[in-house]
Amino acid sequence: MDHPVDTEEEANPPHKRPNIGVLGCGSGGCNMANALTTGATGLRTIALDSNAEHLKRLSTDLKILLTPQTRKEKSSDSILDHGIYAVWGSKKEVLRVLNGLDVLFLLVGLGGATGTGSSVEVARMAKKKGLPVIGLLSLPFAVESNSRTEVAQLGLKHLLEELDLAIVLPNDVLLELAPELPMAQAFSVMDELLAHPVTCFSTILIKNDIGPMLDFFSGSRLATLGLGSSIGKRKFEMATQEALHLPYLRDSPIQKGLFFAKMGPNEFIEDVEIVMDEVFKRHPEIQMLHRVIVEDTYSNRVDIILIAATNI
Ligand SMILES: Nc1nc2c(ncn2[C@@H]2O[C@H](COP(=O)(O)OP(=O)(O)OP(=O)(O)O)[C@@H](O)[C@H]2O)c(=O)[nH]1
Ligand SMILES: [Mg+2]
Repeated sequence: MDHPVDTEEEANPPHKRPNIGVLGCGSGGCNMANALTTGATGLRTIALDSNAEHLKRLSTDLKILLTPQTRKEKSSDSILDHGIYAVWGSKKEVLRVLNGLDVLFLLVGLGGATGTGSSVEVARMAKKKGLPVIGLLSLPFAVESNSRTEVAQLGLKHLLEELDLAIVLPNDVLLELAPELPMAQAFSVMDELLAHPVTCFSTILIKNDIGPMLDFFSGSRLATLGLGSSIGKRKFEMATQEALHLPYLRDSPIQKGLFFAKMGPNEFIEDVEIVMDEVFKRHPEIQMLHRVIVEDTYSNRVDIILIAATNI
């Protein structure tokens, strides 16, 4: 029998509210974290950068100024050394932050010297502590320099060794979504896109453990993000079709899909099956997991936030 959506609270026993950290590395990553300071509640936002002027402009809960270190020895991946060594110079502060967390979201505009290397080092430190870490990572525009792309690819390779889930979006998505906007405003659009998974996971985490969601992605930790929103009679179908326009991993087999369905309290939970049917049509082999988020302010609107992952 159809019934309106239940709140997660009714379905699950009480659960300790986790300390969720949103840590941005480098100037782009810090801007992403800053975008989450204003909207989401219950998140601890942290900015990590070597640019003091940039840090001053942010409203994150905590700011850590990295002091770049010079070292005689170079690692085999020396293009990341700048950011890695910079974290070493602030290791105590970074560890103090990580010690207080239950889950970490790591945000970075891959391709920059500071953000890429420092995110790799922070991810390593977090994993050593057994902290679950989800990365929200942008890739440089195709027209940016080859060296940025090289740094980004190397950073991604190392991050995939540490992260439980790496959600990747190429900046080129902005050429379609915000072609008329100046760069700074276009980046704000990117910051907003990458904020969606953080707020969705966090809403669920307040009442549930992250373990099952991350276990689901084991073996398929490289993911991308699809977003869709619709109103009206066919909203579940339309929002899912929009979310299935994945900006990355277009040519990769998608093995796992986690979607969050944000909907008003008067929707019918059975309609989530429409989302699954639509996803199966495009990706017949996919394994799927979903979570419903009830938005009291939504009437007749559905948002689908799809995290689609491939094997690595
Ligand atoms: N989403 C988003 N991406 C950004 C933003 N600013 C820069 N980026 C992208 O992030 C990548 C790295 O740039 P930065 O974050 O400025 O570089 P950095 O890590 O501070 O490294 P440095 O070169 O040492 O300053 C670039 O490829 C940019 O395209 C931003 O505000 N938001
Ligand atoms: Mg910078």
